[in-house]
Amino acid sequence: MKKWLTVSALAVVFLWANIAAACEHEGACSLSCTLGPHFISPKDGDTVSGEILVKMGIKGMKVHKAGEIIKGTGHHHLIIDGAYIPENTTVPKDATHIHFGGGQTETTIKLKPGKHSLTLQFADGAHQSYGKIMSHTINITVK
Ligand SMILES: [Cu+2]
Repeated sequence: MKKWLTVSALAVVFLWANIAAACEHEGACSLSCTLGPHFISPKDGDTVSGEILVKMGIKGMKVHKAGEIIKGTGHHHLIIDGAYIPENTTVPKDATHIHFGGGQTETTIKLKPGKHSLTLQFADGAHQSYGKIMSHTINITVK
């Protein structure tokens, strides 16, 4: 029993160390390290102007270009002023649903002045959404 406890304690420490190391790599979520996509920039609540540089990060999955379905991988989608895409639903492709099927992790966009929401949606190689858990929404103000 005691040995089993030691082994599981070690396993927990090892797992925690791995997660912590993965977080430090990205540098974007030091305290609230959660799985899924996140904005490296802009940040929630930011006021921006002109061309907006959007940098996208992902935890717990790897970025891979569209076309092949590989477990644990996918690509980013940026949804402007719209909601996340339910799991196993194809992410639409239009002016407000931008695909990064080449595996890109940053882009620039221009938005009309006012309040906007930006949602990141991670989806598989066939553009099938991984659902709400693999989405993240922020609100920004454009001057
Ligand atoms: Cu896509």
